Amino acid sequence: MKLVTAFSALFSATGVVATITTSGYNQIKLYPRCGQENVNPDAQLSITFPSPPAIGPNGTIRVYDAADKKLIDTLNLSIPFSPSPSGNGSTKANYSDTTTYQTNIIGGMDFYFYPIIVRENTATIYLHNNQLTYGRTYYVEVDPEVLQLADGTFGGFTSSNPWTFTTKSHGPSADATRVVVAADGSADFNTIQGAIDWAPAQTPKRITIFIKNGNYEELVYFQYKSNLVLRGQNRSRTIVGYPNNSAFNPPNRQGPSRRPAFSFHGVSDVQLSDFTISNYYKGQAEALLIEGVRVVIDHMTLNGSGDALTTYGSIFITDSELTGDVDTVLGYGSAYWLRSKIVSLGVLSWTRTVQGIHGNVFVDCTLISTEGNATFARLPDNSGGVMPNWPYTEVVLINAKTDGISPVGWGPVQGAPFDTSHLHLWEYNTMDLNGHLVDMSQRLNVSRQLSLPKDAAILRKYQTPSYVLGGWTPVVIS
Ligand SMILES: *[C@@H]1O[C@H](CO)[C@@H](O)[C@H](O)[C@H]1NC(C)=O
Ligand SMILES: *[C@@H]1O[C@H](CO)[C@@H](O)[C@H](O)[C@H]1NC(C)=O
Ligand SMILES: *[C@@H]1O[C@H](CO)[C@@H](O)[C@H](O)[C@H]1NC(C)=O
Ligand SMILES: *[C@@H]1O[C@H](CO)[C@@H](O)[C@H](O)[C@H]1NC(C)=O
Ligand SMILES: *[C@@H]1O[C@H](CO)[C@@H](O)[C@H](O)[C@H]1NC(C)=O
Ligand SMILES: *[C@@H]1O[C@H](CO)[C@@H](O)[C@H](O)[C@H]1NC(C)=O
Ligand SMILES: *[C@@H]1O[C@H](CO)[C@@H](O)[C@H](O)[C@H]1NC(C)=O
Ligand SMILES: *[C@@H]1O[C@H](CO)[C@@H](O)[C@H](O)[C@H]1NC(C)=O
Ligand SMILES: CC(=O)N[C@H]1CO[C@H](CO)[C@@H](O)[C@@H]1O
Repeated sequence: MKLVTAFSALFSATGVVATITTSGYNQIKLYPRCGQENVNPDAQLSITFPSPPAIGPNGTIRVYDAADKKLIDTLNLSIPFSPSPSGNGSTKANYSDTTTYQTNIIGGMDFYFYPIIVRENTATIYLHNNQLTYGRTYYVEVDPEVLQLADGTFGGFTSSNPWTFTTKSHGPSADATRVVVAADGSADFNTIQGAIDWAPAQTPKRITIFIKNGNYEELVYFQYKSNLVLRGQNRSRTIVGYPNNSAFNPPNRQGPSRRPAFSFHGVSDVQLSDFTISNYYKGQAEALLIEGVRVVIDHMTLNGSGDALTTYGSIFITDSELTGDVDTVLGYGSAYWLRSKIVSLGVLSWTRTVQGIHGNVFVDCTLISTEGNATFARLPDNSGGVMPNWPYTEVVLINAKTDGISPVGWGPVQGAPFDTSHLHLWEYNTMDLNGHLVDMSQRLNVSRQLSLPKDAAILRKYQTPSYVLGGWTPVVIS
């Protein structure tokens, strides 16, 4: 009996198929199951093998509409994933590079992406976003070269034994105000991006996207949306992440930075609550990049590398925790931080406040450097003094608990000499983790220690979110 014949004959309703390998029969498990109905069109496909598969180097995955045999999507493994497929190459733009890389349009922007990610024994296949629709039956063909097993042969899925499934007849109703995402396919969407893409751009009604516990390995991006709440079921068990950085997605294309795991641009009134976002790569690798007005980050866990959180706009961050390596907050925006914790290997922030707005204000927060000698914020020489520094930088700490901070507290402030009189590197009542005041005697000369009663008016203002956030009084939606 030919291998492929045996293969197709062994499909079962449970989705477990047996495949013949050189070492005998092995079980593989498919999602969606072969013949499964009511599949969400945003589903990622997956194949679980008895042992970890290797990807490529070539072959294609093809998805056809069963009704008219039209080719709907192709993933071609011969196309390189990125100029730096492991995220360890150059982080600079290379405008002369005209190579075609694996590209997915996510939330309207072109990202390099992994068409397949293998975690343990499971290969997850990321079709190009928004190619499948409701109410269709699809069949998937997978060339045998696409996934290779150490201990045998994967026959693939061919036209004579395709992998088929049928999508739901329709999505959530257009006037729904709450939709649910579940990684296991049991709710309205399988992916966070699928739910966000569904949400109308400018909606007068608030839309809540509820994310059930699960692991969501996807690159999330959206722009020009408003009135959106993304809420996880349980902060530590709803995990969204992706391996991405400025080498994997370098700045060689127009438009915003593509290196974060999760980012949004031009948004308003967006709230993220109760989930974890991780960037699994080192380097310049944000967990989250925020560019928007009236953005609330509430009970979130953010875990990135360099520039783990980049901000633009007006942001209220409460009861959250951010972990990163260096310049953990790259802060262009006005951010009011309440009862939050930053754990950073090196310097906690590179704050780049422009004239006329406020910067990073931390009230009742905990700021830790694990290297043991970092500063709260630095303004290093950016490009040999050629680029202007950030003379209006504002970082204000009120009642901060700290650990691992160098006695100088701030800096270095470098670059071409500039007027430092507008810098607000201010702190009041900075303590160690036990609540004892820290020694301020060696603080950087351009920083300032606030004290009472002299600075009572300043302290009052900086404890008022609307003062820091351009008149916006943030409300956390529960
Ligand atoms: C696929 O890659 C293998 C291993 O490099 C090679 O032997 C084979 O010729 C390639 N096939 C095609 C169609 O490029
Ligand atoms: C896959 O990509 C390679 C490299 O760009 C190209 O030579 C080949 O024709 C493509 N295959 C298909 C089926 O599109
Ligand atoms: C990046 O990692 C890959 C795979 O480990 C390796 O082959 C390559 O040489 C590395 N590149 C750089 C620039 O370190
Ligand atoms: C830029 O890309 C071109 C074309 O792929 C390549 O030949 C060149 O080495 C790259 N330059 C750098 C600095 O990486
Ligand atoms: C969230 O999950 C953790 C880990 O399983 C558990 O300890 C915690 O009680 C859960 N929190 C809530 C609010 O259910
Ligand atoms: C952050 O991610 C790194 C690497 O993925 C991991 O080792 C670390 O435990 C994570 N930290 C937190 C606080 O989640
Ligand atoms: C901070 O500590 C690290 C690790 O011990 C060390 O490499 C670095 O030179 C120190 N930096 C300063 C400014 O002392
Ligand atoms: C701070 O100290 C540096 C030298 O350490 C000096 O160049 C600078 O003028 C001082 N700035 C102020 C505002 O005193
Ligand atoms: C720049 C950098 O740190 N790249 C790392 C990205 O992640 C891969 C896989 O984890 C590492 O191999 C790279 O060194």
